[in-house]
Amino acid sequence: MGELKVLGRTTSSNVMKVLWTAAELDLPFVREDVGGPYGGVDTPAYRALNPNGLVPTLLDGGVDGGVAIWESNTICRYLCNKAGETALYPAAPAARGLCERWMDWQLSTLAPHAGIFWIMNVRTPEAQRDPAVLAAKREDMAKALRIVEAALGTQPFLGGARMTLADVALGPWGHRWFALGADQGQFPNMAAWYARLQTRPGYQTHVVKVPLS
Ligand SMILES: N[C@@H](CCC(=O)N[C@@H](CS)C(=O)NCC(=O)O)C(=O)O
Repeated sequence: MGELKVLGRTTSSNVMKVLWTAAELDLPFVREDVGGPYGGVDTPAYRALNPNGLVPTLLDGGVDGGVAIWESNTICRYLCNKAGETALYPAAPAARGLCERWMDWQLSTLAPHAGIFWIMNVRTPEAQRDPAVLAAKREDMAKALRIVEAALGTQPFLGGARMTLADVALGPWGHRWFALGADQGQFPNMAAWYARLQTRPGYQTHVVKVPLS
């Protein structure tokens, strides 16, 4: 196996998913800070690897003769495919579908709300935060996360009985939701799931212990 290199700052929720997946799979990797305050996403060299100018990008086998993969959830699947059989990405069609629907849901339904929620609460200087807008964006987020809350009422993890990439895709947002003051009493199933995820060393290292920024 060639060297795996993750390009992306550790504070990105999408980079977190990739680093946590690699940790779950015991796949060694190196990482370079790119994006956010580190910049580097607009250079011709980076755009040649990832035309979106976003992080993460995964390089497998080095830039020369290797492959560059972007889209965080695709990178997570790629890592599982490289690792071989793993419960994180079940092979059986039904189990895989139950896992992957959440991965697509996270990108298509949650991410637009989550991005705005994050910018308003963390990136916007406090003096410029409008309480009415903050409340509206929090409610958009809550409305989406009530779907997660309901699903977790009947099973410990989003894909079923075991942790899968579905939980990896949503896990960074579970942490951020509670870290930004959501009432665990109003999301009890999510709170129990969040506690379950916190038993995973990779979640602790790559999600919980990373500063909110
Ligand atoms: N759908 C993409 C979204 C990637 C994305 O939006 N990345 C953000 C960080 S979470 C980014 O690159 N922002 C610009 C930057 O960090 O410079 C994925 O899942 O990889």
